[in-house]
Amino acid sequence: MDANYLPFHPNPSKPRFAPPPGAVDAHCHVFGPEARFPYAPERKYTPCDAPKETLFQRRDFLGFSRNVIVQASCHGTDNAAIVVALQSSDGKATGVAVVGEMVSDSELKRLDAAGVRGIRFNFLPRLVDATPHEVFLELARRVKALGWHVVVYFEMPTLATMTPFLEALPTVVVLDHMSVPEVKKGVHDAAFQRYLALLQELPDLWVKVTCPERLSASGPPYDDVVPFARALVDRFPDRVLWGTDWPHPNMTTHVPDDGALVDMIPKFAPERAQQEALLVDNPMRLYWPK
Ligand code: 0GY
Repeated sequence: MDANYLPFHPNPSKPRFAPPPGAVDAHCHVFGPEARFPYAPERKYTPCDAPKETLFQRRDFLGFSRNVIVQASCHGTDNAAIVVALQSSDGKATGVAVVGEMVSDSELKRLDAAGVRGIRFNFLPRLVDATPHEVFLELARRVKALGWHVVVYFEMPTLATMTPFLEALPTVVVLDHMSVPEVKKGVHDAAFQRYLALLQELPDLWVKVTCPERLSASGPPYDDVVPFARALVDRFPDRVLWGTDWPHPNMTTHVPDDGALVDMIPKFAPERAQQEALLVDNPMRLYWPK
């Protein structure tokens, strides 16, 4: 099957913003190469191959030191591509896997040894078929024993049904892409305000201020997304993460320039102390704990 979304930028700009030493790109992917790591039969899209070598080149070019590689739905529950990427990263990458309810304890231990630090629960119908909350809760209980956390990807209109589930999770919980707020409605929209209140209420809830290219209604330079990220970074400086989302699966409108995405960081986190927390201290605490 041919890839059905735009390829990643072949030649991103060099960012003007210099990330602090030790900066972590805490949300990115590897795809394939398909010849070695076939895509899952149940996938809802077929990506362009985005191999680990290109990811690691981008990391260095953009001024980052480490990656957190997140399993995407197109690879299903076969984590082989990220495991091999982690194993060939010289300790500069950790990962977030996707596992099924039948996963064995020995498989979880194998993933742990490879550098996996969490599992991802995806709730987007355009990406995956639904999994019952109880199945995810049981998986969360099992990975808690390994010291892992869970990453949850859902969209803001489902916040009300997601809230009891988030409250029941026994681990640290990281929310992908600010849980996809309806950017056109602005930060004062009731749903986003309830989201901020939930983060206030649950101290183990973290959030990735990622994907302006995906969330923006206005397109590049994505300034309509800035108030959402600012609200989160200002209120929860110790529980925010940033990532490129390279290679930007499912982008259909335009190809994001990764250098321009890095240059948004000072708009999201204007103070140097906020940048240190967002890019170094927070991801290191979660993904490379001492
Ligand atoms: C992302 C977002 C997307 C894709 C996936 O699991 C996935 O396939 O996460 C998306 O299409 O929003 O995290 O990069």
